[in-house]
Amino acid sequence: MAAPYFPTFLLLIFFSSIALLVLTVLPAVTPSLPQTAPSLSSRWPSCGPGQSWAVRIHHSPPRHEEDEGAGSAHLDVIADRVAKQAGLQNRGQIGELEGHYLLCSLQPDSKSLGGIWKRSIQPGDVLATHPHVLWYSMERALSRSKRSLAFNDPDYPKQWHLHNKINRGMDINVTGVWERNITGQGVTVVVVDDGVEHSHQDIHLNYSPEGSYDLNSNDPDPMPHPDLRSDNHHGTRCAGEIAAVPNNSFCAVGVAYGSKVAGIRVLDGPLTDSLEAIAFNKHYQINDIYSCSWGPDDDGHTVDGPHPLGKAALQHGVIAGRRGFGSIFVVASGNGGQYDDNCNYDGYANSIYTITVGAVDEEGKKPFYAEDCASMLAVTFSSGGARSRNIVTSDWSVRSKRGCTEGHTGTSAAAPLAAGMVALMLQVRPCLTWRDVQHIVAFTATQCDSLADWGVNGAGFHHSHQHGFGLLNAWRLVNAAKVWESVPFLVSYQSSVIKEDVPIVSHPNVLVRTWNVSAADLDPSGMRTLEHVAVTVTITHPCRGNVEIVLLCPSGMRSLIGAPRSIDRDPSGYQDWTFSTVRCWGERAEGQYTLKITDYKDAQSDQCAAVGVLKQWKLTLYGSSMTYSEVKERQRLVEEAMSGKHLDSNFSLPCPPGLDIPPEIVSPFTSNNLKFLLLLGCFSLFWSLYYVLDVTLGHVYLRGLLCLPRSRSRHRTSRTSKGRGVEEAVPYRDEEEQDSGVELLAVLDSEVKVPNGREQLET
Ligand SMILES: *[C@@H]1O[C@H](CO)[C@@H](O)[C@H](O)[C@H]1NC(C)=O
Ligand SMILES: *[C@@H]1O[C@H](CO)[C@@H](O)[C@H](O)[C@H]1NC(C)=O
Ligand SMILES: *[C@@H]1O[C@H](CO)[C@@H](O)[C@H](O)[C@H]1NC(C)=O
Ligand SMILES: *[C@@H]1O[C@H](CO)[C@@H](O)[C@H](O)[C@H]1NC(C)=O
Ligand SMILES: *[C@@H]1O[C@H](CO)[C@@H](O)[C@H](O)[C@H]1NC(C)=O
Ligand SMILES: [Ca+2]
Ligand SMILES: [Ca+2]
Ligand SMILES: [Ca+2]
Ligand SMILES: [Ca+2]
Repeated sequence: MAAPYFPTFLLLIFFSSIALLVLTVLPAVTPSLPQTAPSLSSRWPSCGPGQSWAVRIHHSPPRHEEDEGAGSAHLDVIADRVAKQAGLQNRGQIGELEGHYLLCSLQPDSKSLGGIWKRSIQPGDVLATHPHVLWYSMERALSRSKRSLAFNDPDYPKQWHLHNKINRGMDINVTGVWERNITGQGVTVVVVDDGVEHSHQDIHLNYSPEGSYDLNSNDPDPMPHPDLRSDNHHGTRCAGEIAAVPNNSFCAVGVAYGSKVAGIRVLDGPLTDSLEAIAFNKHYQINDIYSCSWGPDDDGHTVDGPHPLGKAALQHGVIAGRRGFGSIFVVASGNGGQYDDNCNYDGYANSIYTITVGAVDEEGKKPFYAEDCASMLAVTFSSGGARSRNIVTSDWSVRSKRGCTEGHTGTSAAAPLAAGMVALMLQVRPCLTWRDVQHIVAFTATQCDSLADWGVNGAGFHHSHQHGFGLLNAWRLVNAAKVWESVPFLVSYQSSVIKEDVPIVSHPNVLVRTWNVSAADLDPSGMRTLEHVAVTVTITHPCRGNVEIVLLCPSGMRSLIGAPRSIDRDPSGYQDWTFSTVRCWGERAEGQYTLKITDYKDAQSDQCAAVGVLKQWKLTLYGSSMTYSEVKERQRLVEEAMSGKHLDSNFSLPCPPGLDIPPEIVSPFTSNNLKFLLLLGCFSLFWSLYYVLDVTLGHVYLRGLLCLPRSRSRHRTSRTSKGRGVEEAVPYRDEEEQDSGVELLAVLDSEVKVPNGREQLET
């Protein structure tokens, strides 16, 4: 019985060992050959293009009685026979393609074949007529341009965030976008930071003086100041990540290297609310995207955000910036992870006007410094632990002679990458509104890191408190942008202020409060589906870090909007603090919202023993008239666009013209400018009068188009300085990085003051 099967068995062993050999050899070869496309035949020098044949073999007649394994072994036998008959050598199955074999000429030249066939017989002729050959083709050298463009910048190969050869897929997937000549042309990104070294070799060509300003010295030149105490390299590093000039044999390449980059110098000195407000709207018809890699102190016990002017400026920016399409504000989520900090206590991250960007390391995992929150929109790459690579970018040449660094870290390094990706989106579709950009992020970000608390919401979006909707992917963002029709205008719904005055019970008991939003409630605004959901609470508590606040949307989607923070022993509670979540994005707005509050009492602490009280709360929904089925339809359209077919064709959706918003005054004065100046003068007069009245009435309300002249008038009335930490993270210290580490730790312990959150959003 065994005897007839013996040769088959041997053959099986023989071919599976060949297959094994091929399988083990191939992966080892691929990563080490970044220069040329590896091919099977490269292992055998005699079997190059022109000397190899790819064939597809089939059984004939079909042999049902054999099982699968025996079937493929049988194919191997046939392939061997076919090869022999054609005077070729069977080199085995091609990769994982069953029935496909590579047959090689034994001679250096395929035209002069030896073997058992006469010289006049070509392998092609044999293969063409062979009953077992379904298809064959002589292999030719394929013309393939390298996926990573051939840049001569010496540090480009180290920019793993652009092309990760070690952890496949752990990069922003931008090279295919660049290959289609999408590099951010026509878009300006401004780095709001400690200055930008615009004379830098990698920045100079892409620098936009028109979008720049120095608010610390009040002049148009944002050049960082040499300063022994503070290290002003931060803005230059961020600018390089966005728009470092490619192929200039120097340092690195920016994500949107065809875009312009401007600088607003504002962090090198005491930052005030009014300065911040000016920065957020500076040259806002020139600057499309504001990249802000800084925020309130990440010490785990700060609750702070933009103050009234800063808030008004953010709102004004999305209404009037970019000719009414809205300035895009990208903010870093913060580096307080090791202090249990959470970006829901950071008003810049919480703001609906900002794109809140967190970081993952080069393996797509959450780094030690990253903060969680429900308002996180997405993540992109940055540094990780001591063994992970950092971000390679331009550097301030006053401090680093080389003008190039391998040590940019933290969510500071992530936000500019996101800003660069948005620049790519705006090139293909300049009329995307600030909300369109947020939608597209939600629709296209991809899941990473299986350890994160991923949940799928009622509209099918996956989100985690660690990584938002997931990894930003330039390819997906740009393809979606290309086919994206602007979403309907923003509408909102506010519950009344719900007075409670109820004690907050201790864990495991939970204080539960609900609010029903009916169809009739939503009728006036026409809201159908959700974007951001915000809850404003006033809570008194002896140790506010012990309180946990959870919001459930009607779908049941759970957002941890108020995470406990072990370090936060602040006795002042929360005064009208607004927490926001993006986790209910795209869901139906109608239904019951549930607030769950509990107190993780610290038994040891006398201070924390007293009972906290929920004084009042308010629910605010933001969304649009887009119906649930329209959301689903868009999801389908977006996925359909991912093939890249629309980037390759001349396809383009029409773009409405922007609003004619007068630009800021620039010299030289034209008659139009003078007219505008006159107008502005009148307005200023009117508003200063109004302002005086306003202040005397005790209501500082800034809104609409006119907040800019007003915040200007307050420019010099400098108030208390606010500490603003740059979002760098330094897991270990080498010589070069020591200073940024100090910078991180030396951030002023600023006023821990809860701003009276006047969330007056007339939308
Ligand atoms: C970069 O410059 C080199 C010449 O230095 C040129 O051969 C190459 O094509 C350029 N690459 C790109 C992507 O422009
Ligand atoms: C990355 O981009 C390429 C095009 O360059 C695309 O084919 C591929 O699907 C993209 N990968 C992901 C995960 O989006
Ligand atoms: C790339 O696009 C820019 C402007 O969008 C154009 O000037 C340039 O010629 C394009 N380059 C190629 C190679 O198509
Ligand atoms: C609110 O909605 C829930 C479920 O939809 C319902 O059970 C409850 O009675 C409603 N409450 C009020 C006050 O309408
Ligand atoms: C795109 O448009 C250009 C000229 O506007 C034309 O030459 C080219 O053939 C078009 N390409 C496609 C794919 O339609
Ligand atoms: Ca200056
Ligand atoms: Ca360069
Ligand atoms: Ca923080
Ligand atoms: Ca935000």
